[in-house]
Amino acid sequence: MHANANPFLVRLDATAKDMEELLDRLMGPTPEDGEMERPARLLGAMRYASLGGGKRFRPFLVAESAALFDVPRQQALMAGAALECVHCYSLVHDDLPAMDNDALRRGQPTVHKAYDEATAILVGDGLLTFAFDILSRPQTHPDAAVRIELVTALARASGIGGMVGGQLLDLAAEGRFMGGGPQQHGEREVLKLQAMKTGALLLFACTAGGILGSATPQQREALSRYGLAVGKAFQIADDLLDVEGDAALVGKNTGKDAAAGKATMVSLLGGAGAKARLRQLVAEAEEALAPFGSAAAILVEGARFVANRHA
Ligand code: GRG
Repeated sequence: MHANANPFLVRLDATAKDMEELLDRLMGPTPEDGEMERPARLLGAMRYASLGGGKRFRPFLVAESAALFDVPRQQALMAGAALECVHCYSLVHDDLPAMDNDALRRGQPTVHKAYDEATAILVGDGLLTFAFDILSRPQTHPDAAVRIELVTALARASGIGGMVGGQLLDLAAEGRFMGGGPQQHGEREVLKLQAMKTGALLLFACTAGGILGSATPQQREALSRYGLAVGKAFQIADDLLDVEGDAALVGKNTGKDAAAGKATMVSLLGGAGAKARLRQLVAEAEEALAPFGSAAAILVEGARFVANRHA
């Protein structure tokens, strides 16, 4: 990433560097209390899946939403690291032959290609479990009640009623479970599926700062509205990249939605319609943050970044 002089990119880059260092430290070879050993192959593959790539946009959202409440940065980074572990696990499992069957991720061979399928499944299991290990540590927050709130929120965003549920709905939409072709989804179904599959983790990223900072109900509501808009924008931008993106730049194969005959916001609204929706979502995100004034300017930039991203 070229941070150059753009203040938003400078901050995104700073979080990416901090995240790299923290994940590197957390995933060291020395077992923690209660662990017997960290097998080198598993640890190596978990590091391959989570270090040295990715925009780290979710940890950035955690760090910047937490900064609104003067939460110590190290606490926000711990919560961001937990979230990044869940995100990386989801990418590893999504790339498996039984799911999307992808050979390329972040411009590198996917984990099951670089290692093997069994290792890739265990990498996902290991990263998901590790996320909750990280959240449960006092370095994430000294108050156990806050840590439990984070654990509950991340579990719900990730699991049956969040990302995993959304992935199931996505596979069903492709017609995987009943033979025949793809389901003819309309906007309502596509929005729900995407809110679960992609939006839930981004929403968690935005609300985690409020949990860490013991925000008021109104402040939490504002962050949720922002997070919902960012989640929707992120997925529409992803769908646009699949249609218009350059695979080399995106770091993964493109054109897959159309090949699968899958309904997306781009297939439903058309390219121009999807771009108009993106502009509307950026305006919604900005409006949601109005109560925080100029302190939230970087998060407004974050919404613009999501809508305009090319990778
Ligand atoms: C396998 C349980 C399970 C879930 C998979 C997230 C997901 C659900 C699948 C990934 C498929 C996909 C491309 C979804 C679109 C949005 C998305 C998560 C894109 C990748 O996120 P970025 O752009 O990636 O933040 P980096 O590499 O920057 O971290």
